[in-house]
Amino acid sequence: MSVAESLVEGAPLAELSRRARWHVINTVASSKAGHIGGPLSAMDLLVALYFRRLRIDPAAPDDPDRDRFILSKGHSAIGLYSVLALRGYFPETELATFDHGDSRLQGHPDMLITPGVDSSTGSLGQGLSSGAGMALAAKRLGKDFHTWVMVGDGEIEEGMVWETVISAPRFGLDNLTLIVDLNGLQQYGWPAAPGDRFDRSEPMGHVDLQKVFTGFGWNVLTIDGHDFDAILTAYADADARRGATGVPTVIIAKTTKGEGVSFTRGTYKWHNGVATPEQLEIARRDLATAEGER
Ligand SMILES: Cc1ncc(C[n+]2csc(CCOP(=O)(O)OP(=O)(O)O)c2C)c(N)n1
Ligand SMILES: [Mg+2]
Repeated sequence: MSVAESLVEGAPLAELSRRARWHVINTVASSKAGHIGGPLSAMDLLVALYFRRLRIDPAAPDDPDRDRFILSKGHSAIGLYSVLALRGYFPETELATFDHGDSRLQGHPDMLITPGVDSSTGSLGQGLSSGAGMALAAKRLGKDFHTWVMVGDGEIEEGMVWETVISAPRFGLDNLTLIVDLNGLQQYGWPAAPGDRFDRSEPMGHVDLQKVFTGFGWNVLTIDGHDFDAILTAYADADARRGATGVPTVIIAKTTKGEGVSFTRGTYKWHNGVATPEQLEIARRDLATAEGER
């Protein structure tokens, strides 16, 4: 049994997250380019989805009946690749090729070359529309797979997102679930006040997202995106509504950008970046487990 296989059944989610977070910061350091804050904020949500909820088979990544997942915030690709590797889609050692010209693991997800990637993303704002198309296709074909999409909170400033927020309930897409990684930061953010150029405010801090989504006809769940019990409960709730309600679900997951590593946590400055050897040592200790240090 490979390491990845042994991790699937019953592995503690917290341990998987720590391992995947280490892959993120270590891989980006060795490739010398990549994103950190977004992959780390999304990690607990991704790990819970891939290890406890999605109906998928890493040995059959093109199964037409599989659940779909679209990482619309495609700059967080290394987070997705780390989870796909742990889940068994490709060897963990392949992560070392991240962002190399001839790698299957490009800086942004490419559905044509990477097993387990259901949609190519990176140009922010597009993934929810693709997901709605997949969910609609499932309805038309009489298939019961579930399509999940993750967006960033900066990303939802893109108008195209809202076209689908408006239309998905009209199409009765209860087989579509949107996860908003509400980490309160984007790449830079807006100045909080005129002249205050270095105070980076929340991308959607002035919007009551719960009210807005409810108003557009969505089932809204608001959770702590680092609390596995809350995440799993929300996922189960969203899954249970499939085929029964005609109403899509949005999970507004409050997260912290850069979660898990002391010096990347809560700052836009680690939206992307390359850790120095000294910083990697700190991250290694931050992400140490009962098994010992990474
Ligand atoms: C259409 C488009 N505009 C700009 C960018 C550059 N860009 C990449 S990530 C990012 C910030 C995204 O912030 P958010 O959605 O909050 O992501 P997270 O905080 O999860 O990293 C920007 C502006 C892009 N990839 N696509
Ligand atoms: Mg954000």
